[in-house]
Amino acid sequence: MKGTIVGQILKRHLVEGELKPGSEIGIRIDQTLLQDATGTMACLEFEAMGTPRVKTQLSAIYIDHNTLQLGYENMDDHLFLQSCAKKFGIYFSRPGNGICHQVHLERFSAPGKTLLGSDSHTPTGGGAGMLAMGAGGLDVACAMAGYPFFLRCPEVIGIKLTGKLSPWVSAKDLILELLRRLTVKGGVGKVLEYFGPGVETLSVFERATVTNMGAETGATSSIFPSDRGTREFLTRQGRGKSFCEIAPKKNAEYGQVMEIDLAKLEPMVALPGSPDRVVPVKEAGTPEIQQVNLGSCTNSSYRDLALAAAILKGRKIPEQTSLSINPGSRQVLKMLADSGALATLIQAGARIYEPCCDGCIGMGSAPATGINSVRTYNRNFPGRSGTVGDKVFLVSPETAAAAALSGKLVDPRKLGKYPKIAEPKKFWIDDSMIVAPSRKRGPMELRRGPNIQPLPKFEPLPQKLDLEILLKAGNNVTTDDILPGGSKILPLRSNLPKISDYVFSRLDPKFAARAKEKGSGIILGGENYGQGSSREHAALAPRFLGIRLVLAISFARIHLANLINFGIVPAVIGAEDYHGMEPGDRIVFSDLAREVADSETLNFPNPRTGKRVQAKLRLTERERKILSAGGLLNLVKSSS
Ligand code: MIC
Ligand code: SF4
Repeated sequence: MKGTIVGQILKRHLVEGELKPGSEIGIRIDQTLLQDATGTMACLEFEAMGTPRVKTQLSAIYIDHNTLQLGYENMDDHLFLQSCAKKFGIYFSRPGNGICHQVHLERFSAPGKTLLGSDSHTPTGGGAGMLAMGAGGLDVACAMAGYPFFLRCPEVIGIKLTGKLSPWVSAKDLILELLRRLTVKGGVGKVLEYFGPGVETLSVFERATVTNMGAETGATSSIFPSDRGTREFLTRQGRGKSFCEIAPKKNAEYGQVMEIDLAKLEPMVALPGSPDRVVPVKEAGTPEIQQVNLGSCTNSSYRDLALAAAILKGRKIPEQTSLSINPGSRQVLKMLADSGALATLIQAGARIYEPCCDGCIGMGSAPATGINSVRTYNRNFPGRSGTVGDKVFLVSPETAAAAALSGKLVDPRKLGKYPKIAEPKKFWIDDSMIVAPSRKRGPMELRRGPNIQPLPKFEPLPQKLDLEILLKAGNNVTTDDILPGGSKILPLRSNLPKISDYVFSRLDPKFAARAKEKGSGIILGGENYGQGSSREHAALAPRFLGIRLVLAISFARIHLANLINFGIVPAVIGAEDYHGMEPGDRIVFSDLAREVADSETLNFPNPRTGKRVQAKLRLTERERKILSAGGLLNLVKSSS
């Protein structure tokens, strides 16, 4: 990775380990980001560590996910987070100010810095040359307390961009094409670093669309160089001082190089079910579309929404189609209003939502039964929209606007002349909705409404455990499968006893009751277990229900770290062993604590055949200590 941008940033931030792909490194984190759905737990964890104020250069909390206030829970959480921000020295972005990734990019991004966020789309910051990564809340809380962030040193994949995007093709089509090539697990253990002459043809917001959705490949992060375009972007944000140039060195050593000619790209679509089911729009037929959602942290910059407005100008959306807009930030919304684009969207019949995550995580905008929904979002895992059996297509703003106009999924190139959208010369800047950290120190009460429940205490790993396999999950199981989002479940993120009732509720509604009855258990997983979001609740809540072990063919990066952080042992099995075990099988471990402390494998007989299974423990020394202690928080508390 010598000479790559990633290599340069990692070298400057390295605290422990060696920059060798695959080996564990500890790096200094400059900035952190929390959002409301993962932030409450992270703040409780930070509080438990006993550090009075954050030790980062900058930490921010955003209210953007849990914005529908159907009961007291979400606002309870907002107020708790606001009091945490005050007490711990954190910037607080108030509800209505926008989606964490968009606002962070606009107001705080800084090339060359490291950013750790309790949200899997934190790599959005890579659009401005940051090394930005998603992690579980506890890892972010540790970074806030000044501890290094530990990760496996990634391999750096160079993506050489040449050419220039054609009319009606945009950055979303580039990342969809990459997903087609890499699939949802092709990026695991890697950072995607963009370089080449095509880079300068993309604005920072376009680059951010690409780095944002790079998360869907499973990559640790994605990053662009910081160049003239980055300087211009920062200057227009009134933050020219944050600029520094970062480019790969001439002889940069990439683990692998992929080349993409932007001029050859065409409008693409991810078909329902998974972000990697990508085909060109022209090959997807022309299904009827009854819902179009424009927005989310992937595609809700000024350009994206003003472009949709320009396409819809003077026209009306058909009566059977609903169009909703969730702008990325208050900055975007105000600039849309100033330019007249907002009025155009309203005239066309769009429904305007506040700048927030909205339908992307099923916090509103759930589609009707059986209809097709076209969205500019980044994920279309089954049921994520809030509707069981949903059919969500992921596309660019161009294709979404074309669908809104025609009520069908059509190639936007059929629309004729491509409107030209110029970014405003100066972005509208008003940080009054970001409460700066208070200078006041000393005792301050945290505001704990009834939705804020205390953290549970977990015991160290016992020597002997008799465990039953409680569920067999397939390949590419997402954290949305393990613990769904949506307007009913998301408000319970700071209430572990309640949210635990929904573990695996989509795959097996009786799972939680069964786990409670048995008191402990094992999950059997296929490939890429736990892909998707960073929500640590997908490890914490199963642990709360007594899950002590996950046997899977392979794991997604963030979820793997979350399992370890909460004392669930992750062990890797072969496909044959996976197929050879079933729910209901019992496994007795007589030497578990010792094996986890110092063995390369967990050894046990297959309960059906008696054949010995050797489940690999691919763990570092640090991870073994965490597991033995019953979780990272126990370890941190015992060492401070
Ligand atoms: C998502 O897009 O799945 C989320 C909701 O933003 C999650 C975070 C969460 O579950 O709170 C993510 O991407 O990490
Ligand atoms: Fe919010 Fe969706 Fe982005 Fe997650 S992917 S941060 S839910 S807009």
